[in-house]
Amino acid sequence: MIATTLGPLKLDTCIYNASGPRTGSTDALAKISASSAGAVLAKSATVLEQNGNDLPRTWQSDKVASLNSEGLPNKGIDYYLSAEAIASANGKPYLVSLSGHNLADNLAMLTKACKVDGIHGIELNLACPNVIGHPIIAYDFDQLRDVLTAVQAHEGLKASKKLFGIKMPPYFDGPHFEKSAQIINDFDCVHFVASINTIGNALVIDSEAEMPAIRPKNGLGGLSGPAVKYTALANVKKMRELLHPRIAVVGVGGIESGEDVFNMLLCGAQAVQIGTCHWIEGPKCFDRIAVELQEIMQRKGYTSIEQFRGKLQNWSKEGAAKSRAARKAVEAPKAASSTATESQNNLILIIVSLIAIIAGLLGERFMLTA
Ligand code: RRO
Repeated sequence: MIATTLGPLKLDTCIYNASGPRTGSTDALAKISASSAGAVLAKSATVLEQNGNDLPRTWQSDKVASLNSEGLPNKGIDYYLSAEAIASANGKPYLVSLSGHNLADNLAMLTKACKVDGIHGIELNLACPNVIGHPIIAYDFDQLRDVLTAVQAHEGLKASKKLFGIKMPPYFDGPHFEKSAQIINDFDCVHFVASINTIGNALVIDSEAEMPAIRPKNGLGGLSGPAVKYTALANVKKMRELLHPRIAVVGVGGIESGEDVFNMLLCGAQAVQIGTCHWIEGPKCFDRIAVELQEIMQRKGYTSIEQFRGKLQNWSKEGAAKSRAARKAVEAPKAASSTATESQNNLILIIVSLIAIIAGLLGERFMLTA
């Protein structure tokens, strides 16, 4: 019911993990594969293992947002290409994420990844906001074109026919959506675009201590979680409108419920990734969210995601009226049950008062007789 495809890959569910939290070790990857996740995506890798930025480098607020300046802690590309890492995906599509310090590093990692059979897909991260001294690649359109030109010319990728996609930062302005999509459309090597990475360079302040909540980059880090959901939806919608139909859009950013996935799919996502919610709740979030999505689909009479994917309607008076009527239908029984409870309470109050009056009268009479 919620299966999807991503290029040649078949995913049993359209929901899987984002690269980032709980993806750095084979243990963590095995836990994802044991859940309802439709694929397994590893932590962004560099050529060599590295520890990342100084601690504390993450902050979380319940249900609102999270901030990180991890600085790419990872075990190095060879670890994520190892037989042990592949085995941890337990037969599910296994993707690696590349985030080298420069183009040469990315191409070297690409060469390695293309040679390994158990790697089903490669996501090139063009949007990490946290590497000190390195601006976000995909905000520099010349660099974006240069990187994709080099990837397109990569013989290993061509020969391997592996699924290849790019992880994008959020854009906030019409011309930026258009420019980046226009560049990406020029490159056949791109099979999917994952939008969005965290919103770069946000700041959380600890008011008690009058200082930033995290240490690296003077407190600046990538913002994620529910607060970025609406920016993510807009990016998925715009990318779907502007990219060539052969390029799939993978929605990521703030998803924490089946309804959030449903909305991403309406905007045209082929699949979705979950980062912050996975970080907070653990891999059982994939099971919960898959069930919630199926419940919504059942209620609406959908039996596959293709029936509504990309079919977000324009705003209309008829739509608003339908939505009001649906809300009323949900609220009416609630209101009726609260009126019933109120009447019941009033009745109890009357009975208790009557008992008190009768007891008082009886008491008076008893005292008089005595
Ligand atoms: O490791 C990180 O600091 C990190 C990465 Br690579 C990324 O792509 N996005 C993010 O918010 N953090």
